[in-house]
Amino acid sequence: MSNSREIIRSSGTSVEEAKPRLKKPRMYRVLLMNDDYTPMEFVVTILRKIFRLTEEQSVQIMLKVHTEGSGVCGVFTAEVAETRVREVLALAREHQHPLKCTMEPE
Ligand code: TYC
Repeated sequence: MSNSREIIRSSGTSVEEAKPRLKKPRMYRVLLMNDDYTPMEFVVTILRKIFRLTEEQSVQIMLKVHTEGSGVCGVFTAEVAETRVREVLALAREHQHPLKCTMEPE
């Protein structure tokens, strides 16, 4: 798909406008991992507070991780994904839960 634009002048001649040189940033999935100890309610709170998801979305993702082993919390640019992962790990450590969170390229 081309993102250049054809400009038609009043004289009838046309020129191609330079392509906007904005590259799409690489995107990263942030994943939560299941474990046997982290309370379900804590995982739901993480999803609501850190990923700004609704209660419903948070419960759905938590249950997916619980039953399937892992699940995606969201897709972000590298900086945002790294920050989210760090926030999850910091909060989990603070509450002494073994919750694991990682990121992977889309
Ligand atoms: N398996 C945990 C329990 O039964 C709940 C849990 C869900 C833990 C998701 C981690 O990422 C996780 N309490």
